[in-house]
Amino acid sequence: MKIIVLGGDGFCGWPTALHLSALGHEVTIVDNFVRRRTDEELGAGSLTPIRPLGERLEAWSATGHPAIGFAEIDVAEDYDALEALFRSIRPDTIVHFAEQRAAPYSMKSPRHKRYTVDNNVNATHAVLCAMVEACPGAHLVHLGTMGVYGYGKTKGMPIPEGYIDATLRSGGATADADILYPVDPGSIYHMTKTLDQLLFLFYAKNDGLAITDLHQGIVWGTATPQTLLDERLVNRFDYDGDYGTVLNRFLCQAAIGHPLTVHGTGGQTRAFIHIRDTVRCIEAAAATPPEWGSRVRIVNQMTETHRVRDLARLVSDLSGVPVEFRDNPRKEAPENDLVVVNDTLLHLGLRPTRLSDGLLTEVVDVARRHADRIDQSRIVSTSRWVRPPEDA
Ligand code: NAD
Ligand code: USQ
Repeated sequence: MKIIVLGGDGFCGWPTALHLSALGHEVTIVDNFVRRRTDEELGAGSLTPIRPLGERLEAWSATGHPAIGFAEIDVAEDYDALEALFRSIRPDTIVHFAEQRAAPYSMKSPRHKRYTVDNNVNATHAVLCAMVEACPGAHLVHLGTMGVYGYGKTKGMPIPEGYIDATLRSGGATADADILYPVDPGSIYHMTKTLDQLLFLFYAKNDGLAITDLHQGIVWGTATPQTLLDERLVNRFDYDGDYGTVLNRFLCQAAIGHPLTVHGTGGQTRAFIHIRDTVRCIEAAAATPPEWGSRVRIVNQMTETHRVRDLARLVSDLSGVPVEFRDNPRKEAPENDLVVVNDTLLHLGLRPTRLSDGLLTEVVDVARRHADRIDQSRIVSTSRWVRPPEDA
């Protein structure tokens, strides 16, 4: 297949591009390197020394795999270049990672909120618009988030894959409907993913585009078999208070003896997936496009759920580093249950990589190797969901 990976220089996009290329697909990466510029803005780069993309691509060719193509395009801003690329490549599949993906970054200031909405909504809309014009038969595989469902009280009811049977009541009449699961985003970032869902619904209905929306949980781990082939292929690893995600942050904190930063009671339950399973899920989704003209296929891309304080306890027991319960900078339920249906990926053959001591230790080892690159002042999350009254 000819596959374009939008956002292919990022944490999920880079190992996915390598995985798809290793399977024999003809891969082209599109990126505008905004994430590398954000590293400079935040003064906290990847824990691992990621190489410039040109060097990464040379190293990949040197392993004997087919060359991966590259186009530097801002997907949100440079529509003409995007459409021209789609026309010239005529992709079978477009994998879309090219969005601002950190919830704390999206809540930092009015500028960050507006950037996140502008970038994410425009990028997704530009992709859909360009597909209609240039490659209407292609399959879009989008990386969405479990956070579109929210973390309210579901009383143990499993979260279905995107849609729910509902009975609508109005004016004394009732109607049965199969509707998108009601959204309940917990940050500006998560809200952009709920807006993406509406764009997909419209373009699937109106233009018949084939779309898979993968509602992914929190990704942990950093390496895949391909990124381990050469040190120049190393994947990025975010540890800072904006982009670092919870389990990778705890493992990095364990590596340097920093108390594990649990927000609030740590009663938040979230869905998780290892980066090795992320790339396999995308392989499986790309291999099984939905029927042209069918509704958007929504897949819950997660393998297990955990409570934040349980993860902290696990990492603490492994490392001897203490757990620290901090004031929660976010506005989120202090405790929630989470039961998730993930049947589609299991039916497609995914054998989940479960949390294990060995895999946890592997991440701690990576963090120890690069500990001199950690700026301890960037660890604590300072982005607040609600400004304290004295700042208003
Ligand atoms: P990342 O920030 O590491 O990578 C995103 C890449 O997209 C970066 O290389 C960035 O430069 C690029 N990009 C952003 N805006 C762009 C634009 N307008 N034009 C061109 N390139 C652009 O993020 P990630 O962790 O790899 O996440 C990728 C996707 O997966 C995101 O959409 C995210 O919402 C989703 N996701 C990530 C996680 C996770 O835990 N990392 C979990 C669930 C879903
Ligand atoms: N948390 C801590 N301590 C920390 C960091 C986080 O207790 O040091 C808590 C947070 O308060 C939150 C939970 O851990 O309750 C998860 O936070 P996170 O930063 O790991 O995850 P989140 O902000 O939800 O975002 C990440 C990715 C995002 C993706 C999402 C999947 O950055 O791109 O969409 O995970 S999901 O959470 O399933 O929606």
